[in-house]
Amino acid sequence: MAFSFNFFIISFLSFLLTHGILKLEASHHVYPNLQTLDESTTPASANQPYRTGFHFQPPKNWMNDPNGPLIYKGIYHLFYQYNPQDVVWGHIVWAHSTSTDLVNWIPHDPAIYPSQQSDMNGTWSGSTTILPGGKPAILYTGIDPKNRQVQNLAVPKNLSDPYLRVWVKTPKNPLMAPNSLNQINSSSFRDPTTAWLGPDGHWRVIIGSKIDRQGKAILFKSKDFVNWVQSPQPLHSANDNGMWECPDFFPVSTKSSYGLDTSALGSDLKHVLKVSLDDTKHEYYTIGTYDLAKDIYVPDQGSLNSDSGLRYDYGKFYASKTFFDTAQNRRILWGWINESSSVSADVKKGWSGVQAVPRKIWLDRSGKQLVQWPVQEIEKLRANQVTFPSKLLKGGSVLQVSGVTASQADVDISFGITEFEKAEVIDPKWTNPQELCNQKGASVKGNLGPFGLLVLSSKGLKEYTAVFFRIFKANDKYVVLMCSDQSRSSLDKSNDLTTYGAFVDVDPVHQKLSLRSLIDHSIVESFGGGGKACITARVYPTLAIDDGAYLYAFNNGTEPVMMEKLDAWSMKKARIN
Ligand code: DQQ
Repeated sequence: MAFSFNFFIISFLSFLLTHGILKLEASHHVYPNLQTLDESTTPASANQPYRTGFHFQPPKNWMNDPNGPLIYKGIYHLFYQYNPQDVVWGHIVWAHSTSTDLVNWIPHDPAIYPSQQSDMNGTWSGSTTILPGGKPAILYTGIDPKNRQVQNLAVPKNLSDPYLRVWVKTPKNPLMAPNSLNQINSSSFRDPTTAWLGPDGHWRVIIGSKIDRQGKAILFKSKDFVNWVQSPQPLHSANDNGMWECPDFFPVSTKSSYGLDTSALGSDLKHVLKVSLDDTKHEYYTIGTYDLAKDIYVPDQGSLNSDSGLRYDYGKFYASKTFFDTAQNRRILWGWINESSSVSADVKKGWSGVQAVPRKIWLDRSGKQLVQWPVQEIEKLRANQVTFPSKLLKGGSVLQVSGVTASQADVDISFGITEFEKAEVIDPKWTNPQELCNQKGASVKGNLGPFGLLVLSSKGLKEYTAVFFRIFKANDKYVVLMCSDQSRSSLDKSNDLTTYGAFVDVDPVHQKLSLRSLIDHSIVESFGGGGKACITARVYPTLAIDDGAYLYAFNNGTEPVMMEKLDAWSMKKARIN
């Protein structure tokens, strides 16, 4: 019976897929027939090679955006968009988990779910703000009975509960809504940021929006956090972007890697505006100046207002959100990693969506980009360290790293290049790193590179995911390309095997070239150049599973490169939900 029912669902899904998929304004695909399944029909399957060991995920069903992360009374909170009934998007609530270390998490009941007129058709993304007296407040998007996107407020019922288990919505909701005067597009008005307090005593918040093809961060102000007035102009807007989802706006220090409170102002800081582009499912950020007098944000010259500019992550990473961790004075970034498998595969495994490992984020010394690094707490899961001293990797060599659980590992490798003469000359037309990685995958021999790691590899290399560098010569410098090549990651070609790429702003003449990859069954989360370029990939090996997974360092260039150091650890399983 169960078999025939599943078979029916899978066949019907294929039908939906081939006959066009309904698209809701929220940008997530909607499968109306699947919405009717009850919880008992979608158990997480027993055979789960792709479930992760130390990435955050619920036991089953669909998860998307991280919402309103915060720390309260020493407890870290993560809320997330969750479908309690299914493996596809729908019935969205704010699920809730807490942690004392950002590694192990315990689940709680959903914090926010449809219960008022102002959110009866949905409780979508939003953020937390800490109000005076340390009181948290959530602003989130509700979908009202007319399917308009409106902004609502919820506050904790009991401030003495560090787990903030119960949230109360104000009867005044919605606090911000489209109407005939404000010209806000009612299907493009969502995802309030953490609010910040100006020296005039007014709170400010931005909401993602668009008008025609122009992405917009609509600004609202309030003296009491309840009555909000729209500013005459947006904080920022950009042509030809489409809908801005999940904006994030925060200051970063120009002097240190410490984080700053979202309301911080002063001379030793810059501001960052990140937006998630509904059209491309990429995010980009700019670095610039917040002009308080005009209440506008002005990106620095050269900071591009498009996803060909700076991205937190050049792979799968969306709807991200940061928060200021007052316990350790750092800013932490959360981001959703969607699946790269088919919906029918997700139905079979009973879940969809993972969160990236929380990353510390700060401004690079150049002031021109951000840097990210997995929070140091994750290192307590490291076990069985394997270290290789420096070793010359001749062209064409593959070096096995044994002694670690290659399906659940943390690997840190660095390379030193001394001989640049043979570096290939970069074609000035090669401005798109992803396309370049596509043309020059791991199997394409170069001169200086490709060299890096083969992760989640099967014995005999029928399957592998290659994360690697290539070095090119430009007029007055060397250009470092970082690629995550998924083309051989699975024998199952129904998965999305897109290759990702990024340029890494390091000078390989004077600096070592480092690469750290967090490998977690179906995730390869890689940090190049000490966190200057990050690429996350979802992969679904069929052979390189559990004990069938191997790890290698490789050099497929003609020129030798010096592997300065390699450290690898098996990662213990975190207790998650
Ligand atoms: N997901 C939420 C929206 C947001 C989108 C709905 C981004 O609020 O715009 O689940 O992934």
